[in-house]
Amino acid sequence: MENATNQKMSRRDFMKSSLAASCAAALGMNLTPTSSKSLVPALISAAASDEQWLKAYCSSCIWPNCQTLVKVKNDVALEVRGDPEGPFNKGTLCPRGSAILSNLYNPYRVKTPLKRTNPEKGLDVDPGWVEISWEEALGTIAEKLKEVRDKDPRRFAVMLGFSSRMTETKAPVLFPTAFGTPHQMNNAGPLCAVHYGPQLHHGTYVDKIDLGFCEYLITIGRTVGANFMKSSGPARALADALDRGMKFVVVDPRCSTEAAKADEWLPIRPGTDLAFGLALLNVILYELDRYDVESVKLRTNGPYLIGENRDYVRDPESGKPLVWDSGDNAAKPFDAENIGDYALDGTYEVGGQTVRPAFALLKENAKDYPPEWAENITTIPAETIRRIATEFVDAAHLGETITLDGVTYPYRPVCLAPERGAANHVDGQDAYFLFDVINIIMGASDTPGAMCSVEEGPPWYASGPDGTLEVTFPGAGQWSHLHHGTEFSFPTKTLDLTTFYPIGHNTTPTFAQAYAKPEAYHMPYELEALMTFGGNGIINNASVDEPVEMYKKIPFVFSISYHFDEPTLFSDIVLPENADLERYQVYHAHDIDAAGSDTINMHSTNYRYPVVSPIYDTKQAEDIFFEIAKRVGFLFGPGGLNFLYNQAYQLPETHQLALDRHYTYQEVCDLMLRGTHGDDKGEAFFKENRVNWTVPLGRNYNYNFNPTNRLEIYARSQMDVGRRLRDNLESVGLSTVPGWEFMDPDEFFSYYNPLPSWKNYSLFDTSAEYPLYVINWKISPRPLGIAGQDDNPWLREVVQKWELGGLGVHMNRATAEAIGLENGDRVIIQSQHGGKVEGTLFTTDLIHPEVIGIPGQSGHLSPQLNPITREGTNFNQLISGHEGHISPTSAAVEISARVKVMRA
Ligand SMILES: Nc1nc2c(c(=O)[nH]1)N[C@H]1C(S)=C(S)[C@@H](COP(=O)(O)OP(=O)(O)OC[C@H]3O[C@@H](n4cnc5c(=O)[nH]c(N)nc54)[C@H](O)[C@@H]3O)O[C@H]1N2
Ligand SMILES: Nc1nc2c(c(=O)[nH]1)N[C@H]1C(S)=C(S)[C@@H](COP(=O)(O)OP(=O)(O)OC[C@H]3O[C@@H](n4cnc5c(=O)[nH]c(N)nc54)[C@H](O)[C@@H]3O)O[C@H]1N2
Ligand code: SF4
Ligand SMILES: [Mo]
Repeated sequence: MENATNQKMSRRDFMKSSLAASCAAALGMNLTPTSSKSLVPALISAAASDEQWLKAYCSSCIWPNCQTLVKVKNDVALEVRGDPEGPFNKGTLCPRGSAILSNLYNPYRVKTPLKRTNPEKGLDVDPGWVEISWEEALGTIAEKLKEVRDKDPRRFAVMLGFSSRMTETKAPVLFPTAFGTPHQMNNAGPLCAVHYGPQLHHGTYVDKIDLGFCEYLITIGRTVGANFMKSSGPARALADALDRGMKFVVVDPRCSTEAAKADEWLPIRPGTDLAFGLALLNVILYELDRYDVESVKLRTNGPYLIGENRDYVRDPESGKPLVWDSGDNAAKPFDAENIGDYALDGTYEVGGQTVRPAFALLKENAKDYPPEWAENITTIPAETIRRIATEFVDAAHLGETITLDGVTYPYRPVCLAPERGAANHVDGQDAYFLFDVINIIMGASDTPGAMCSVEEGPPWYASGPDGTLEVTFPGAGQWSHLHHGTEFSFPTKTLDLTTFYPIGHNTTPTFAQAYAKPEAYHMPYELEALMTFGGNGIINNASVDEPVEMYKKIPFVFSISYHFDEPTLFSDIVLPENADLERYQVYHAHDIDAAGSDTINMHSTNYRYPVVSPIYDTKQAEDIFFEIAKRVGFLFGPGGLNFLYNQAYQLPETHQLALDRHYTYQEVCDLMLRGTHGDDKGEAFFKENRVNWTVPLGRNYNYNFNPTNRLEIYARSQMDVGRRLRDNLESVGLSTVPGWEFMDPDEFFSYYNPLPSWKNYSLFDTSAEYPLYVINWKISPRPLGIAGQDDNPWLREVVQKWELGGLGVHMNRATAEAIGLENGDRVIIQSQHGGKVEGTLFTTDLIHPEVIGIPGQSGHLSPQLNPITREGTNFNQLISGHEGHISPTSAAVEISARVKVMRA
């Protein structure tokens, strides 16, 4: 512990060394900001005449902001560096960015179209690949898809993931829509339940910490960038904030890179984040009684009167929710002009029923959760919880304001920031909601230094008829169901079960398990064809056996693959795509989950083109889509793929795709660039130049743009979703969601309650058989599998040399001693759900004593893949996508499980 928290080195030095130089050393490079600034131009001028540094950008993150220069000689890419002109990375690059060369020259790439000759499928089955021509591959696929489309287009599904470059290209999503199937399934969701809170409270799919102004940051199961070396900006912004004196508290079962540099690490028992939040709220409301009263009155639904049925009490004439005017002692519509004061407390009689303001109920709900209660559950001492709550409130500068660009905001530079580690639990949606509520009642939401929306105003959201936030931006449609729920359909319109999990955003593991028993889940039909592209539905989710069975059961599977991975192994036809450095791509870069003042208002158009010619017989993925769409008959005309492109990119009329022409993706990129930046700024311009722009700082703070908008601190919309679901289920003769018959429906629907309560669900089963909790986290060389990071030998080296504990199984030293295990022992970890994996023990003081930590996503399962992917331990086999271990409301998978550990 001493080493990790040793602060002799300044924090900024540490960040520099850990984020750039140390890893660069592993790659034999020097990548620190200063050196790259001075070295790169020097290298460029010294370059031999046939050696060029070409402009590109790195695409190894889901938000690929970093601009790069690639050294190319004789059509061979030799080196990648951060472009000193890149406004986000400022010349830096993380190891993933440099290691992209191993993506291009990876010997395990798929080099030509392939056809399987062995009809048997399995992780350890040789598919018997034979090489075929593009003509044969595309012809076979087109014939099959035509047949399915004529019969019933819903029987075709597309399975995507982040490696389909979802943030850069809309093609993979438009393709199934143009085909006519609702089945665009995304593998990213169930282990990534990070969207409900941001959608409800910021109107966007994720949120963003304003590190430029923040003075007190508490992360709860969230990384800010340093954990995975984001050279795109957040890691630097965190270092700057720490230098400036921002207090930083990390609530995490393990001491991460960030926790090691924080003011305080609070090791929490996994899955108990909600209990921690409830206790913070208890201290704030009962012991301190300090919060932003004006914000609660004017900016939340806290004053809304709640009736005996737990819903808003409404004005009989206008239907508007009522508040209690304590000046006049009368109930009035929330937006009445003559309100003397909004009551936040008390009990009133309105329309013959007893009613209370929502805020009074929020407070009452927190009463049962004092810090002493939470200490037992979270293992964080009650006094620590008290102190943290007090420091947080002190840092909130209640009553103060700040003026930026002539606009005055509440100055509440504090932020409670949850993410996956807190959100991916059975009650994780409630936990996210509650941490947001604490920010909101401090007046710290969409204001300087607080948690903000990722989209700039005006006006991303507006007040709906009830006065509360409604998303108004048309492009937000994909996420808007998180607020009001997916429309109910029965028999289900889609096979992915979202009708039963109306605020879930993807249900892949649950779907795979249901697919084995279609009748039990009322599936009206089965799939006949599946395309998989850049998502790993086999090993990235909970359990492995069920997805494997599903892949086997679907009669025709094809994939767009860049290298051999598990979904490729289960394909009948494989279409090879270009590697990163061989691709065209356009991306609008801006900071997403955290930003400092130097980048929060920065925008850039990132453009790249093949810096080397494709080495193998591969194609750009988008060109594959256009070609299949043309052959099957959905490229042209209204509703076709070209048409949807025009709509999705909102291209000006002058730069739209003609509805009867087959474009190359290169041409489409050129159209997009010229349509956005003007005819003189097409592909040729962007090969030589960058375009960056800033917006006024204030546009980040949506507080300013919606002065009458109220946020839900009483989750009325979630309650309403649950009630409608229950009614709809009853109307078709079901008492609960299929698969949950073992649970009393009242208990099931209590997860939709408007105020969170603590529940002892399966993770807290106290049986002695599985005494430990297992957790997982993203590791720097592989936050996701984008760009084949699992396959990349350079990144393997980085993990071995620089990641604490490498790919070992982390266990607290004292715990190991108590059960007679030692550092380096081979161990078996067995989960309460039956999964069993093996690994090498790494003992450390930097993890909670009840916790086993398995980093990253390693231990791939097939002997058919690059052998380095098999190193390490596969975490995902230990968790479960089954009912009881997923969120009843969102189907998000519980990312911890109870386990036992034995010597192998
Ligand atoms: N153990 C563990 N599991 C996790 C997570 C974790 O942190 N740890 N994170 C979860 C989260 S937050 C998310 S969002 C999901 C993401 O899960 P997915 O969306 O499935 O994403 P990825 O891991 O990026 O990529 C999946 C597949 O894409 C392939 N691939 C990589 N590059 C390319 C390419 O250029 N082209 C093509 N065609 N394929 C490519 C890889 O081989 C890999 O099989 O995973 C979840 N699962
Ligand atoms: N540069 C870059 N940025 C990315 C990505 C990328 O690929 N590259 N991926 C993006 C994606 S898809 C996502 S979802 C986000 C994820 O970003 P995060 O949610 O920040 O990432 P994780 O590392 O998965 O989890 C965060 C922490 O939760 C801790 N944890 C595990 N279990 C618990 C628990 O029960 N309680 C608490 N309190 N903590 C726990 C882990 O130890 C870990 O440190 O990152 C996004 N940002
Ligand atoms: S932070 Fe992300 S975009 Fe930047 S170099 Fe690293 S992987 Fe690439
Ligand atoms: Mo994610």
